[in-house]
Amino acid sequence: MERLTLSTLGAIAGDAVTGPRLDPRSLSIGLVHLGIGAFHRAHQAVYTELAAAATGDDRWGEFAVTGRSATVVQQLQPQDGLYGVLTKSSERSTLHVVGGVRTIVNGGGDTAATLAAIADPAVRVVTLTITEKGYRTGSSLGVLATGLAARFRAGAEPISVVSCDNLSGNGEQLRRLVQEHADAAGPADFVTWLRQCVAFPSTMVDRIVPATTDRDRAEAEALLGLRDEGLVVAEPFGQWVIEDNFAADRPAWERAGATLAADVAPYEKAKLRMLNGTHSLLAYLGALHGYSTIAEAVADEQLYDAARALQREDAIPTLEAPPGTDLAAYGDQILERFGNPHLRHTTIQVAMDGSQKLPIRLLDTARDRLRAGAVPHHCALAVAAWIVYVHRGQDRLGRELPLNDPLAPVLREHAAGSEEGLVDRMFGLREVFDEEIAGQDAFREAVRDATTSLLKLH
Ligand code: CS2
Repeated sequence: MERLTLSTLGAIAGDAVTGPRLDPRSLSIGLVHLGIGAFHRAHQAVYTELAAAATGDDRWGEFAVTGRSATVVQQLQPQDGLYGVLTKSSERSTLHVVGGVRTIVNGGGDTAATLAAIADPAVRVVTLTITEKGYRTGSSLGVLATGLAARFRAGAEPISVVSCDNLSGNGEQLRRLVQEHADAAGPADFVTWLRQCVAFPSTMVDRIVPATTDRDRAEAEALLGLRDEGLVVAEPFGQWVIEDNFAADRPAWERAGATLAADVAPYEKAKLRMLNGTHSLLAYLGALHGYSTIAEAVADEQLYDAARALQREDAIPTLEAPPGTDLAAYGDQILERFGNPHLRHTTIQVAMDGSQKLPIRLLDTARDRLRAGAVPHHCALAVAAWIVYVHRGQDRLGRELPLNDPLAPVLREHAAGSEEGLVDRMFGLREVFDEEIAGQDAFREAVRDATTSLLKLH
């Protein structure tokens, strides 16, 4: 089967397939993205292309940098940067070919081209999806800071750096980390320029993007009549809320449905705690129950009730509703989205990187509830499910549950041994449970009770 490329693009047809809204050959590079994974390809890259098409603005072609693996380079480079987004709903699947990614380089290789791209005055935006752990390990941040220093030396044109990761206050966190790099490296006038001429808007990003399977690729091939190795899969829903704080020109993302807001915090907090927090609860409880997908887990009445209770009894009391949002209805919509059986979003995919995700999406909720004098029993159940997932390493049918986590060795070490002291050993992990949370006896007791119940069940 022929590959999707600029020369075969003209062959695509069918009412379920749409091609790039602008001729990819007409685009000049105006944006650098660090961390081109599936989520970025199904989310920001789609908004950027639609925004460019809505305004006929051909200045926003993307220079994309992969993570450490060269896989995405091998998927996209032979396809002239083209890839499909296969959107799956109960009605049908549709496929849109995105043409905005014009250059792809391997983030694990030579950084010279990336530094030159960030320094290029024609580039006015850098976006990032480097995952929660990327803010702790720092390799992408080093490249970003070095690229900004190169930009400063090359004429110091202003630029906006936009974090698109699932973190609260992601823009401010990114600014602080880049500033630390700059303070350490200097020189002083670069540090001043960074403060005055580089904006770090915060954002909230939302779209469920399960890992692409061979079955997805086969479905896309049938629709396209071409082989697409760069295919990504997504739900119909998407949301992007961006702090209206830019240092230079940018794509008209609001023309593609993004929301520009003065304050993104209410949106970020609601999404992290009501979507991502319940996602983790369903991932760990569902995996232990033997459910392969989130859709199967949320179809289980007990698990559905646990997720809804986490939203309503633990999360919502800690939230300020974003403008025009009914949080209870927002929560029900999230659970309905989780139930989309066509996505086949796996419990073990969501279960990845728990040590990096739990503090942000569950323990921050627990902290707020404990400070308010309440015991967050549903957060405790989610934490207990994670502990049992790590401890047991298998579901109730004896099938292995993979531990894909940057802290896997130390997690295994703390989770090994008797069930007796299991929760206390895990609470000793300061990378996950900080002093305040670890010192909350009522929460620890709730986690211990939930862990004991789960261990009896599985
Ligand atoms: C998920 C997120 O894998 C996970 O941790 O909770 O990737 C989730 O699908 C997205 O944040 C949805 O916007």
